[in-house]
Amino acid sequence: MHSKKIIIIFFSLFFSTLSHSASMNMIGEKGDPNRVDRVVNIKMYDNYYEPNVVKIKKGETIKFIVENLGELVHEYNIGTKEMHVKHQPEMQKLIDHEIILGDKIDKIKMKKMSKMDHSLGHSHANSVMLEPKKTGELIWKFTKDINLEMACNIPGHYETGMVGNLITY
Ligand SMILES: [Cu+2]
Repeated sequence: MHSKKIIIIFFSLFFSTLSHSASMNMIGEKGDPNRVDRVVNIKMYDNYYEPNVVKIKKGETIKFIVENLGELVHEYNIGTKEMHVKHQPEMQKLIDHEIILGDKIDKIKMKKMSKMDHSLGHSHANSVMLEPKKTGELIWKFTKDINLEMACNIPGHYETGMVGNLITY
């Protein structure tokens, strides 16, 4: 059957991309605040983004002003689908250690515990995590023509629709 072949191709592609370590320069780089080409406003709700599609020209530096209008903690994270999949266990750890508590981020605990486990510090140039009613920003330079995703990797959020597309052309 034809479909069986397609499934095998799909899985081999899936695992070959997973095996490559998702390096940051694959998705671009941290943007220079003095060289912003455009500002894009993103609103976060429970559990979706508005807008959830942004078209970006290759080479553009975008300043995302991200506002959390939901009632839960959310993140705005730029990456490939594979990077988001890898990031999800890290977010689960923040829940397990009660650093993310529904609508709060325990920043004191986060700082303390990140000394023992670096990943608990959640400091990533490609992500901003916000409590409700907070606004943050993320400046990113899109150097590759690659389709990326904006996603929230707090357990359950991605699966229920907190994902959008960043189309670089
Ligand atoms: Cu979220």
